[in-house]
Amino acid sequence: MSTKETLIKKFQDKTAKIGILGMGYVGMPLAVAFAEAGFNVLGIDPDPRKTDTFNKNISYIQDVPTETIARLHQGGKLNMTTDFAALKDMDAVSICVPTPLRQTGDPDMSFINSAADQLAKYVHKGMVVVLESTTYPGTTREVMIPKLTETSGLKVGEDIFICFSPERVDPGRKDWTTLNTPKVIGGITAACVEVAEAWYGGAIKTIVPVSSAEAAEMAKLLENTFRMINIGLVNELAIMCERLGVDVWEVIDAAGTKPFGFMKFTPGPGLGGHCIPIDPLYLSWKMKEMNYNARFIELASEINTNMPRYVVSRILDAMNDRGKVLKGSKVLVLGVAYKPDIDDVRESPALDVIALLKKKGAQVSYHDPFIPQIHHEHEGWKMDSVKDAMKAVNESDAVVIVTNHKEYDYQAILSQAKFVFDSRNALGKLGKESDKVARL
Ligand code: SAJ
Repeated sequence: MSTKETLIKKFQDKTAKIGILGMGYVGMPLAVAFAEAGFNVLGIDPDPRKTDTFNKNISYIQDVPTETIARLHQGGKLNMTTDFAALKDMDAVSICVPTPLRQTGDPDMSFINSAADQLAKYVHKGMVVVLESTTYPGTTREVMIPKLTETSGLKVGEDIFICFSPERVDPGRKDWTTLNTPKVIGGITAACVEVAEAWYGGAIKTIVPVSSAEAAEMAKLLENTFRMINIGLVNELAIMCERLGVDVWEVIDAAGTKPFGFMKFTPGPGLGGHCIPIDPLYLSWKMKEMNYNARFIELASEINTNMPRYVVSRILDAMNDRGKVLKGSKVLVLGVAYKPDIDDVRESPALDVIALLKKKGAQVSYHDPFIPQIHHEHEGWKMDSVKDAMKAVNESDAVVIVTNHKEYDYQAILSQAKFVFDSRNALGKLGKESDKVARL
């Protein structure tokens, strides 16, 4: 049997040893999916806090219950280590490491580079490697291949098999999970896809093979660039509607009644998260390297980045219209997570809104049930969430709703606040009809 056939057989009879490099919100659910499917899985992560927590049979990932970890770990199906040398025994390795931006706004490839450099020490004939980290088109071919073949001399598509498969994990989502979300896989050769399909198909319901690694890399970037640009569109629509004296929320709701050819997005104080504001800039960066200017991405990014400043200018005007001065006022920001009902504050526009309000001389406090403390890296300040939201609402001159967590009692907020700026239409009709409320 050829190397390819031998490897495929290992996936078919579940004897393949699976390594997941990077055990975060993508790697851990993937490791669990393969372990639940009957594979022996080893999670490899340099962070000893993760491995220590795991080895105490405790889950540190929101979507993975502790009892799942305990069952799979005690059942010997899932283990974790910080030792990269364990890679030498793996038949299959999935790389799920972060791809953030550097301060300069360029891609930070350090995590992918170090993962590939570590793997290059242990890669062997009869191994398949799948990169899952969102990255610019060409990374698999231009970064992974040289690192994994130059010293090893292994031939891609014969000795080793290399693919890209974008992660589609949406933390907190219950309807679409790692098991039932279709999985796109693109390889360096057809044999690479065949092997990866035999592997991933052993655990994930729907595999979507595409003709190249670049097609798979690009599909992911389209998914998230689509969102970023459409959010930018509705944010600009909010600015235009304000100029026109038209209620943007009413306009969007009305457009949303179109049963085809439209997808509803809503404006807000900016674009947060570790995916949507970042992934498209990997694409525009790559295109710049090829002397092409990705104008849609640049423009949407500019609009989204400016929304915190726009929101604060609207707060200034709205308070002025009500004879109030922002400078010296007590302003309470409600909700700082980057989106409702989660505990993640990465890239959250709330931090920029707070920084700008402080610059205008307001006495700013915040409440967020999920975020006990925030830290503005560039300006170096820290703030703790107030404990009692309603007490703070009562004591404030202005309340700014930045992230509309489900658990807030918006009726009570409206009745007890002196003034509310609602950047998420959290108050809905109540807010529209109340003269102590201004909305984006
Ligand atoms: N946002 C708006 N208006 C919208 C939608 C989002 O202002 O209409 C803002 C949010 O407040 C947030 C940012 O954009 O600050 C990003 O929100 P998001 O809903 O896109 O959530 P993310 O960043 O968690 O995106 C993830 C992505 N999942 C993956 O990359 C695997 C994205 O592809 C999903 O579509 C999204 O979750 C989702 O649908 O929840």
